[in-house]
Formats: sequence, C-alpha cells, structure tokens
Amino acid sequence: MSNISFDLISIFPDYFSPLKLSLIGKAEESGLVSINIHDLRDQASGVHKSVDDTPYGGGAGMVMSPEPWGKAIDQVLATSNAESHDLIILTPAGQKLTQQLASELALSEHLIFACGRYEGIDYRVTQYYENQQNVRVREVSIGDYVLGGGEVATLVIMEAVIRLIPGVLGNPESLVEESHSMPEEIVEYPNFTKPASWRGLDVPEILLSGNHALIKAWRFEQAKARTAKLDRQTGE
Ligand code: 6GU
Repeated sequence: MSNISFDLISIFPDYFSPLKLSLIGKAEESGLVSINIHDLRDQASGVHKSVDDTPYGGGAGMVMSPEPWGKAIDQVLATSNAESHDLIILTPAGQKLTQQLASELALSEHLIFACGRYEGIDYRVTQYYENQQNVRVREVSIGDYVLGGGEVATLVIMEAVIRLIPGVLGNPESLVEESHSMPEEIVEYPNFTKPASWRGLDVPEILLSGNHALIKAWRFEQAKARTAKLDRQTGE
C-alpha cells in the first residue's frame, strides 16, 4: 500500500483545516496519506518574527526571506524517511497544473508544499533546493489569475492528487472514464438523475432506453456539442 506524505508550510496554517473533510480526511484516517502542517513563522527570528522584506532592485510589495524557508524545508527533509522528495513552490509564474501533472505527483513518495504570499519567495530557495540530491523542485501555478498566496492552490493540487491514489476513491471506474475524455480536450457529457421529469424538463429518452451502445454514442455527441459551446464562449 502506498503512503504518500504531505508537508505543508505556510504562515496561515489554518487555511488547511478543510483537509479534515470528505475524501482527503478519509484518506488520511485510513492511512493512505499523512499530512503535516508547519507554521513558517516558527522559523522566523527576531522579536517581530518577520518573514518578508523589500525587494532588491525596487518595486512594489514584499518578498519572503529565504532563511525561514530554508530552515522550515531543511527540518521537513531531515525528519522524513522518504528516499526522494518533490518540493512544490506555489507561484503564479509556475508550471500550470494539469491532470498530467497531478498524475505525476500522485506517484511521489513525499510532497512538500511551500506556500508563498506577497510577491513570492526569494528565488534562491528554488535555486538552492534544485541543487540538492533527492529533491525535485517544481514551481506550480493553478491558472492564469493572481491569488493572495499559495494556500488555496495547495488545496486544489492536493485534491487533484489524492483522489488519484489507489484506494482513495470508492469507485475507481470514474478515473477510467476521465482518462478517456480528458487528454483529448473534450469536456464530460451532461448527467441526469431522478426524477425523470423536473420543472417541465424531461431526461433525454435515450438514457431510459437501456441500449448501452446508443447511450455511449449519444453521450459522445453531447460531449462534443458541450465542448463546442464552451469554445464559442471563450472565443477559441
Ligand atoms: Cl500557486 N499562487 C498565487 N499567489 N497565485 C496563483 C497561483 C499560485 N496559481 C494561480 N494564481
């Protein structure tokens, strides 16, 4: 049985309380994953416990100082018994999260999430860990918009990754269906459940027919129509 461990480092550890819920909460309770949360401020020195400073070269905002990050990440690495580590640095300048990236991360032994705030983390943190053996550094973004920090992005990535771990989903067949639809960049067909009639809208007859070949073909046509509608809306 695989057990992936997750270490999350942030100045707002309370952001991660939803991890107790639902799929991820159950995955942790059943021992499929272990999750540890670390407060970056525990590694800050001085009376003010400051974790940021003004950017060299000028410009707006603040940059997170390298030393608290170095201490926090070193401590996580030193207390891990994994042989290799993926250090994920959350930044809008990173590689975009895709289903492909999520499935790569689901094969990792140990994932460390460094949640930057403000204008991000001093780049030497990336450079330093890129030079460490057994650490693979990835700067990751969850899309083309700016968030206040990496915490919510971490929740998104963890949900995408953890549901791919064997044993986490009650019905692993849903993963098989997704893997058929997603890489071809076609969205899922629309779904319906009971009642058969709701507010004057009837479930398409064909779905009540029991003819699985016809249903499959109909769903494929619906998925294509839905994808075309999306493309029109986004002007593709
Ligand atoms: Cl990972 N961080 C921030 N601050 N903004 C983002 C993001 C990450 N991904 C998309 N926008």
